Amino acid sequence: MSVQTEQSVVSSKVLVLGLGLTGASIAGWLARQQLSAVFMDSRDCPPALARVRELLPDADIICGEFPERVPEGVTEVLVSPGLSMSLPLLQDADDRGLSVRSDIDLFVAACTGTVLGVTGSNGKSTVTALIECMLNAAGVRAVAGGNLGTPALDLLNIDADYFVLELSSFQLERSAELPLHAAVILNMSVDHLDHHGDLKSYAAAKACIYDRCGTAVVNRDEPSLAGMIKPGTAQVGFGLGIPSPTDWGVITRDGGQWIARGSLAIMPADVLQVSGRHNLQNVLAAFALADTLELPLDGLIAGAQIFAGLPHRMQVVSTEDGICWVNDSKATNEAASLASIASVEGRLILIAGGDAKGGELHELAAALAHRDVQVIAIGKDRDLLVRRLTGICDTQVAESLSDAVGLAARAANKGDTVLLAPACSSLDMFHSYAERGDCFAQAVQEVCQ
Ligand code: UMA
Ligand code: ADP
Repeated sequence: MSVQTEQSVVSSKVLVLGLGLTGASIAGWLARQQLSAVFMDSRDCPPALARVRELLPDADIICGEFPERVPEGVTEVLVSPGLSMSLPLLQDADDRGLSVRSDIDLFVAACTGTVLGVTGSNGKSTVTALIECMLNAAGVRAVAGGNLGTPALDLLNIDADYFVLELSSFQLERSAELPLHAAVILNMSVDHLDHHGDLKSYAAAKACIYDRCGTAVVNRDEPSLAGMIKPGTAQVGFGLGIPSPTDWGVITRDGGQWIARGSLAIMPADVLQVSGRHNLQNVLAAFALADTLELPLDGLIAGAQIFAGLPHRMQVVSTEDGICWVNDSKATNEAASLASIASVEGRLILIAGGDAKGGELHELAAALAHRDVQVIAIGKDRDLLVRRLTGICDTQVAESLSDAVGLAARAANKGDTVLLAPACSSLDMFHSYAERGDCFAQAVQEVCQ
């Protein structure tokens, strides 16, 4: 790996940490402005190494264990989301009073369009993609990205007037106050404790999204979230109950549930293609956020109706022999798994486990206590899961996801649902939740043949 000389390091002022998707997007942004930087990644061969070399052939790139001190001459550090803010290198930057910023800070400084921000423990990607769909259906040029996949800075290459950003707690914790047109914290539950240390720090990171937003969209079903909004900020609420005059909620019309703004019935809930209570909350949040742009409601309604959901979220992969096999691999934490379990009726065979990221899985056990359920535990924290479920339900252990699917096929009868909703991250066994979902779908096809 090319370790640059001290001389070449001191010639650059900006230090970029991380050569992943974010690092590559920062390299692209620098290249477009004919700027350069020093790049560092603690991995020997980071994923975007070749891409950054291609974009910035003259940049210094240093791979391998980070030094404890920022190289002399550096005045600004741009840090990727996956890195811990407690790295000695970042502590040193802090001690020296250097500017430490994120790609999101660069994005909002450069973006001339209107930006909406979405965070929360669960539902971020669904709501972000749904808003993009609603805005495009309303006839405006909108793009979505951020934690969703396309790094924020890459969105600047797209001709659009509206930008919908999914923002993770990692991105928010290292960003300054973001001038968002409107922002939402969808919900708050335990996640990423291995990164943030405790729920308080995790919640504090999420709360930053409201700091400088024009309108704060707030989940009325989680009253503690309203306490995160600075006094004087305009608010719009959403929730599953009957809404106040300016909020979004659910009312009954002609014997059915309707999405409503105040007393105005907007659309029947049963025409949505996404299912479950949690997705109804997601649609309400998307309406509340999109409506701050004051676009024609007809277009937003059309977008909500055509949105079919994202892959790996409650995706039915087979209904062979009357058994419904559902891929909810994106249920990477306990609350997500609880939401998908709650949206399944009848006998359930649940495949769960992986890396619990420091979570204890007590709530999962409580939610299964009164269900007709059999659990198949996989991954690094399968023993934790088995301990939690002892005395609650029948639990088996599988060595691999395809073994788990085999066990589920033997246990399932007509009318049952087999649900992959792991309540854990996939990274102990797979490269991503998507790879885990694909592996599940493939194994299901094999047992159903
Ligand atoms: N890493 C190192 N050494 C380094 C740099 C990174 O070991 O020097 C490791 C990190 O610890 C992490 C991995 O490499 O395990 C990726 O980190 P990164 O910061 O390079 O990530 P990017 O490839 O830039 O992708 C990031 C987001 N990833 C994370 O926050 C971990 C992506 O979200 C996001 O789509 C992308 O930026 C574009 O904005 C993914 C994610 O898992 C989907 N997000 C978490 C989540 O949704 O729960 C927060
Ligand atoms: P995120 O981007 O926050 O991870 P996604 O939209 O990708 O959220 O959904 C991930 C999983 O979270 C889904 O598969 C589902 O199990 C669960 N989920 C989605 N929306 C909600 C919600 N509003 N409340 C609780 N759980 C949800």
